Amino acid sequence: RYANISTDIEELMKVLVDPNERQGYAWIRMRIRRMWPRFSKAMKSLQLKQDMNGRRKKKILVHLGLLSKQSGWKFAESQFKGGPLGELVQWSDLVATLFLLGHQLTITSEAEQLAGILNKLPAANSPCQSRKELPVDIIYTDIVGLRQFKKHVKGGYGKFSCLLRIVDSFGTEPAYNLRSWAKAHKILTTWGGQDLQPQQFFTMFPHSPDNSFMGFVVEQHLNDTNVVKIERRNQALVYGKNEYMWEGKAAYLDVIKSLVEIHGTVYIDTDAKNKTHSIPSYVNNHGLLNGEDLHTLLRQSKIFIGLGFPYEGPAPLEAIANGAVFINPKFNPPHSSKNTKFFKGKPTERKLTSQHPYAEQFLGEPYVYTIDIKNIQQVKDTVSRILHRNEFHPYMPYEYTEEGMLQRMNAYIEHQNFCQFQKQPAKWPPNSAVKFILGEKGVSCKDACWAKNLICDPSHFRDINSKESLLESGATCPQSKEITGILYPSFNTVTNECETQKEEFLFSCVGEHLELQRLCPCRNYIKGQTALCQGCE
Ligand code: U2F
Repeated sequence: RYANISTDIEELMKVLVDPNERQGYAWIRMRIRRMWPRFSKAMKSLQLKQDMNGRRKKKILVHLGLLSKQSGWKFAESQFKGGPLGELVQWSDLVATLFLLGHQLTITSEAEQLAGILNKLPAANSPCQSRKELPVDIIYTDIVGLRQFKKHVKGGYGKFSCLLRIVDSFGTEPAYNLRSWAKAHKILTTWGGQDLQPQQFFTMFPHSPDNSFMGFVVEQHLNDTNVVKIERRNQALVYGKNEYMWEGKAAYLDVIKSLVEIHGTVYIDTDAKNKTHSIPSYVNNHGLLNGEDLHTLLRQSKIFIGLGFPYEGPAPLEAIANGAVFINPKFNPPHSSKNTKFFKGKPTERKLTSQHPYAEQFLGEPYVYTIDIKNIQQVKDTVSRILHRNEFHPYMPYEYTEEGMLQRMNAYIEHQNFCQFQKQPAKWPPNSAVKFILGEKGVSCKDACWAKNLICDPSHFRDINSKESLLESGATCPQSKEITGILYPSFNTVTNECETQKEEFLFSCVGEHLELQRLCPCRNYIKGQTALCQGCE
């Protein structure tokens, strides 16, 4: 059976039914309804650009572990009370995308529902595991869901783990993913050690090429026909929906307040006994707003003020897409799992140089100003510069549009295959999109590729893991040896040896060493759709 584009939202709503009275899917349903007209339009537009025929209809299970009772996270309970919504944004957009692309969806969030489906998996040792026997072709879940999956597919986990795609906002680096390695190097955390292929982790931003970039859709209504044009006022909106995010920011806000009217959308818990008062009295607080009202407020504002937390959320991209300029707090030293509580235990060594590295590195001025918010003069100058502008141009990278997300997810579904027992599709990205580059000493493959305007692509490491490949790339080594570690294949400039990788799970785009020139698979990319190589749609 082939996948046919489906734009009937009521059909989707029938699949998106809460398993119990906790109303776990309420926010997701609201967002999908609000964005559906734009999503359907984008689907039709993509269909005109590329051939969407002949795709096999896949049975896809989406299991939202974060909403399960067992997670204990209360995501469901706090979705209208200032709780984290970034993750729900991503799940909403994933569900909408998979449905529009015409696949057969099952959505669950409780462990018992998952068990019911997974019980139908054939025994791990059954001789023939053709895809026809499987109750699902792909499973999207998160780390909580993964734990539930492991528990319920006793014995058979290893074989069917290849069906999994883990929604993992901040990413999992290879060194943290391989349990034995992480354990031996004392970096094993509760989130890491999953022993999946690194590309089975799907991140929120294209920050680690070892993982797959899933992203989300940035909501924008500027061109909607029913939207009335709103005048931009001398007004700034603060990014921080909880009071605690405002603590210690009074000096910074006071300077801004001397130049422009400040608004907020902070959730006020009227039941809380011990109220804190971190919000200055001059702030016009609207309380937590629904999507429509928040977007109206963004279109009225000239500036969106970052406070330093939350990290890497969707809201700054929404602000920029609505024409507001984002003030992005710089971090010096950068925040990482080494020095910041929030990142402790997260399976990545990534260092955030600001509250929103994507906005800093991929967007930049005039949409984003990354500044030291303790430097009062710099804050003052930046705000004045922005306020003196005559025009405020919105910006939206293609990869964050509805069409961009549909195109990217479709490419992954059609081309990625992590299962040995399934028919292997053609190599993807194809060799024609890939170049092998011997980096400079002390430079990671992520950076070595980027310096040549290319992106590291871990799926091609295997092809260059040999002395011959290193020699071809310009290394001069009489000897070679095999090493287990994230830095190989490499040329050792001290010993003049070619060092190849022993453990394929450790192929890694990140990681550098002063003495090593790493050999890197680098691919080209579509401008505005970094996850895909040219012609790889
Ligand atoms: C991020 O999660 P957050 O939920 O803190 O991310 P935000 O950028 O604040 O926004 C999420 C959505 O909430 C919406 C807004 C965004 O789409 O339009 N919203 C709203 O509807 N009404 C309001 O008054 C204010 C916002 C990140 F996404 C997560 O991955 C991280 O775990 C978290 C912590 O770093 O930050």
